[in-house]
Amino acid sequence: MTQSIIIPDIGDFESVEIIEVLVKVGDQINKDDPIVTLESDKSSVEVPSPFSGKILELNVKIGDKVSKGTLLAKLTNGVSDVYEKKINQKNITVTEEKNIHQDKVKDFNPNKIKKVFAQPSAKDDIDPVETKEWIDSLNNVVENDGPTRASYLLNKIISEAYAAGLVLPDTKTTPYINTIPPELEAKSPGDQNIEKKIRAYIRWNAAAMVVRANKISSELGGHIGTFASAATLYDVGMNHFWRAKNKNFGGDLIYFQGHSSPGMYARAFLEGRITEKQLNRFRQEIDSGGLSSYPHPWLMPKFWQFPTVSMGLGPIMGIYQARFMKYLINRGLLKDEERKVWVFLGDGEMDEPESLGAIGLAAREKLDNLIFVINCNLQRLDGPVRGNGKIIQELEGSFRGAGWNVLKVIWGSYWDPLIKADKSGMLIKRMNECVDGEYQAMKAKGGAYVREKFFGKYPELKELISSMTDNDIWKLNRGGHDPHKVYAAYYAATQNQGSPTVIIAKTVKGYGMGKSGESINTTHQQKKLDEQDLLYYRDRFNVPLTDEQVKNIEFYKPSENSEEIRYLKERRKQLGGFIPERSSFAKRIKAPPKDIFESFMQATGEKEMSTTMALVRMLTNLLRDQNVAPRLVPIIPDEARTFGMEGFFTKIGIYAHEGQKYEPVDSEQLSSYREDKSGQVLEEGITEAGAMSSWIAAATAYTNHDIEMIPVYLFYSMFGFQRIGDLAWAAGDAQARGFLIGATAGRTTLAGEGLQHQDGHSHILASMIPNCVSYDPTFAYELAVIFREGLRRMHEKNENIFYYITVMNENYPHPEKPEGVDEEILKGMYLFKEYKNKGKIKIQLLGSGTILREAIAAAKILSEEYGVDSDIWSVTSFNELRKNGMETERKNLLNPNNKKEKSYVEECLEKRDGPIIAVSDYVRSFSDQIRPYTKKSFYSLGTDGFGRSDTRKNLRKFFEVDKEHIVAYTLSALAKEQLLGTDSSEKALKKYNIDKNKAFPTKL
Ligand SMILES: Cc1ncc(C[n+]2csc(CCOP(=O)(O)OP(=O)(O)O)c2C)c(N)n1
Ligand SMILES: [Mg+2]
Repeated sequence: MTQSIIIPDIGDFESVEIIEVLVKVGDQINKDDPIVTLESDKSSVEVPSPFSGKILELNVKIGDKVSKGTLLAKLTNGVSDVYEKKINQKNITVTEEKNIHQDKVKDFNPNKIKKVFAQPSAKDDIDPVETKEWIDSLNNVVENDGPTRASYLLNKIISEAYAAGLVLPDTKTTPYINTIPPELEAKSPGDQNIEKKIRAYIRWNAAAMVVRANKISSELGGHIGTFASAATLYDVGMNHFWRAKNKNFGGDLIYFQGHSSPGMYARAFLEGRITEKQLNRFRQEIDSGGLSSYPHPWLMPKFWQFPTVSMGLGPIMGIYQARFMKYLINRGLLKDEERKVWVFLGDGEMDEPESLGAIGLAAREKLDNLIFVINCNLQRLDGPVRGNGKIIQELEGSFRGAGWNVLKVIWGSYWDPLIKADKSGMLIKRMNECVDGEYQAMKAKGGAYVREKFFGKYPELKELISSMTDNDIWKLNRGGHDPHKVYAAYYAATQNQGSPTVIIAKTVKGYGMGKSGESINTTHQQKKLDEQDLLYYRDRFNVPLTDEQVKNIEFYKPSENSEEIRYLKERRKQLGGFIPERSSFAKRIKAPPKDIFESFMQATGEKEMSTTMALVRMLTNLLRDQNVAPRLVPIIPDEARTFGMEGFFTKIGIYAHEGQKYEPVDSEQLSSYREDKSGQVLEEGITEAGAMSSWIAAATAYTNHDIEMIPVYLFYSMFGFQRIGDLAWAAGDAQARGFLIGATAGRTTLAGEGLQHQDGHSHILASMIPNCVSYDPTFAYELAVIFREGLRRMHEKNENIFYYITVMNENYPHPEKPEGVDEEILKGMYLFKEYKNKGKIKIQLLGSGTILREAIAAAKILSEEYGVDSDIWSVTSFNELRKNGMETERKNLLNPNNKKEKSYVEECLEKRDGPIIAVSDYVRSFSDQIRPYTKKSFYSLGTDGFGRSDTRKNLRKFFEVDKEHIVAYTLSALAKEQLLGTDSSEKALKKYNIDKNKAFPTKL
């Protein structure tokens, strides 16, 4: 038999090009073998054969443009039998297995089984009569003695079974029905008719906004399907639960799911907070007045509070936000007003490790101020979240296991009578067994399909719906689209005490979009609706627009006097104002007086100290300043001892919401492990992502709680930006203010820890965040000047920047601060020392961090042994120098007629002689950043390559940043510049045993 292979539905595309033909006439192919590859402007995709057989005819070639229905090839079905046979064989095996299994069940004799430890509960009913007796007994108890007694008896029985080692009951999940039974649902006081209309307008305007933007340019993008699935979840919150910040109340904090932003704009439009002009500027943010693609406080600082669009960051930040709220309350810094943190998430998003990674902490810390709402539309971007399983059940298991209050909102009210009427138990059985891939298809394919595929499986269920039309069946709604069910769940969540709550709501992706995008795999990407789609959408939600208005994709807003607008505004008024809205009424913190830092300006003499130690001392001093002390939030994952901070344990205590229930093993010691309900240190445990989330919560407390805090998070510098870079980026967006301290920094300075620990690039990563100011100081006085200025700029002057400072664990003596260098330290470099003795040849020696000390030592050798004088510059921030250089260069290029301005680097170096040698404990690109702003020859030495464990001395030799290499390379550079003969460098290379044949360290 001859069969034709045609191009199937390829979505939005017309006339796409064939870029590969993967078969030729005569080829024997199997079903699903690719025939051709198509390429559109966005992607390429293979077209598989729907049949097995031999290619008879090939009807296309490379370069042809094809569309849905184009004939690709013809084949005969010669070999397909083999394929079919394989399939049949598989089926036979399955059937046989099933028989064996059933036989086993038949043969099963319970008397033969004595005790078997921890047997999983059986799924098959081998004695239905007995089962019924048990269930009847249970129902009797419920009826006569109430649910509490029934619960008690069940628990008793389970304990008994455990004790006997008999069963492992499957308590991870509950049946696939709503957690709250209809009779226990709290009833919404709202006017459902008006709310329904408001919701329809918001849905319409959200979709219209995206479609209009894409008319301007399809480059702009946007999402319709996500908000379409979540509209009810947001609306019920907005109308009844979420209290805004105002002068009487701190406000609930809502983390909106990033790509549902169109819905928030659409609501704000009805509220009169966003104009039609702004709606027309969705995702056009370059000129002011546009609406940001997703929640970005940086771009809409008066609107968005929380950046959430990078999946997984919302949940972890939300958890630590809720915890930080409790921290502030327990420390007496914030009034307990029973505010809540609500976090909206996608079911696909739950796959991110960050999404589930901190749920244990939330339960442990009894965060009953936290409510997660997971919108389970069963789809992510490409397809089903768990086609073969059930995401709702899986999540229930994880959250129940962690100790959360789990509320499943699966079925809407139309299902209630059916569930009640089903006495056979078959309905819940069918609900339990059906997988998400099937549930998804059912919402794409209509009532008749549901009748056949869902109810059709069992006669009892067919009978149950026999009087219902296909349309009635289609109306059987999902919980997340039913305002009554959602209200009941939200109400229960807000009443819950002692644990966080997760509401797992089942919805339909692209709800209401019909054929253009309801519950189909391409829904997520759908951002264009044609006229028919729009008319359908209008009709589906009864939006009062004429056909003409729909064709023009007009927005709909009823008059200010309409009952809808009055209702919507009244609801928000009752709830204290609008959401989201970002503001800050925090008081500034006066920077501490200079004398707090005075001791660091003096030389330490013989005494050696690391910059980490200096920092810890500085913090200790700051704890004596009455303005700063209460606001300091020291955050450490689990390295306080590494950084010498254990003294803080006793001094200010470790925050523990339950205080300390035990006498610590080291209670006798000075630095005993003291946990305290009002403890100040956040000792997070080994979670950099958690620690960073705490830091963000503290660093944005000025807007979320109207209290300026000073978070100082110390971490292994290698496990900072590299580990939690995405959170650091979000912190920039959120306008976090605080200190990140990369401790034990420097690829050769950390020494013994090896490849994964030794950091030679965190500054490069920090430099990529526009509002992050970073420094790599060498001496305690530099650190003190930098830290004090950070306090002043961020917490007194309220600049929206945050600081990254590296500190090291190498001990050395610290000199006295030279006169008048404060400004220059802050700008990024200052002249530390000048050699002028011999005066002939000069070099500019630039160093940062601990390697500055190698440069200082090298300068001495160069001067004493080779007659080369150095100007030694301490570079506290190559990153800041770079920023200044870029800005100055740009200004000059934009103003070619004006007198050229000089970059700070140029100002420092232009009148100085000799080539530049720049050295650091970081990769060369760190110091190379300032190369364009010097007019001199520039040589950089750095630690490019993987670190490894050894002594500092050996490591510096290996990476060629020790004083010997600096001397040898400097002499060689001078020879290259023809300022010196080659003898000196050859002499030095020999003297220091520098192996010229050693490979470049990146290759080792
Ligand atoms: C970290 C990260 N990875 C990938 C994406 C791209 N992305 C945006 S939405 C999406 C699918 C989201 O699915 P789901 O969480 O189920 O949300 P839904 O739209 O279905 O509500 C993906 C992968 C992202 N935003 N963030
Ligand atoms: Mg989803």
